[in-house]
Amino acid sequence: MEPTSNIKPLPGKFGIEITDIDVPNISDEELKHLLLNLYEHRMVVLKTQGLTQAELLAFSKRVGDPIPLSLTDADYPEIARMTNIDTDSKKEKRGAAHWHTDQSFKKEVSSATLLYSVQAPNTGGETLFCDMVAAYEALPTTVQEQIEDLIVEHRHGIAITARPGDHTPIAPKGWDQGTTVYHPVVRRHPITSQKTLYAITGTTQGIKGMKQEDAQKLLQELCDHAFQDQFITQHTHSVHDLVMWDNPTTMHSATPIAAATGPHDTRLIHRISLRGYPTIFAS
Ligand SMILES: O=C(O)CCC(=O)C(=O)O
Ligand SMILES: [Fe+2]
Repeated sequence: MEPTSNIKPLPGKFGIEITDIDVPNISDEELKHLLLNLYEHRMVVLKTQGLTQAELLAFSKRVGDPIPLSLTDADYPEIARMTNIDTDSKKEKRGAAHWHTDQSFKKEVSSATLLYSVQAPNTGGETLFCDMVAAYEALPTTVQEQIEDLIVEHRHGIAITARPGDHTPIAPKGWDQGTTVYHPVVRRHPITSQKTLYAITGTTQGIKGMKQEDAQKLLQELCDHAFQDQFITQHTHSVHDLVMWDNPTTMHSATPIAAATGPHDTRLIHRISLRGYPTIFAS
């Protein structure tokens, strides 16, 4: 990918930052460039001038199809409002503070997720990302061969690879917790064809044709390998940042944050998760 002057690597292990970008008026050409950078670098932070919910939604619809939420009474039912305003300690324990891949409990998985920071705390509230392509490539060849054709069973709920202290995933309203879907543990990215580990925890409940204890041991070993510092980066949200990540090739985890007491520790994020890819990539 050609570097341009408004793109620079983030200080962490991976991901890039893009400045001087007019998100609401981005051309098809610029969007394609941006998305190729997203698929190559897995995580992109756009330094925006501020985005209304309408602008965020319009932009996201050019990147994929927003996954509808159950909040049909809201003005923007595709936008989740994620915040620590008025949270109680019980709710706080049920967040996304565990390694996961968005929508891995569904057959049609998420392509990308976008978080737009409306209010950011002075400290805390970071999001952690793990580069699953780098983790895959660093596996010994024998392990790559061993896992090549394995199919993982995913169900919403606590994964067999959950770690002590992981927060319990929140089930979407009306979701049937008994539904099992199957995803290969090694996938190719739909656009770049790069091989990656996919959703090795979060919703993993077993491996097809494998004894439960063997499945748990193998997935656990993959987790211990992937969630090492060398593959992980941490993003600190700043107001007006739009963070986008590629779901097939990354996993992420929120960090727990206490209830807000004032502007200095308030976190408010507008979130849209997408499936599918824009037509600019149709061959
Ligand atoms: O709040 C965060 O840092 C990330 C939450 C999350 O997992 C998501 O938006 O998909
Ligand atoms: Fe998530």
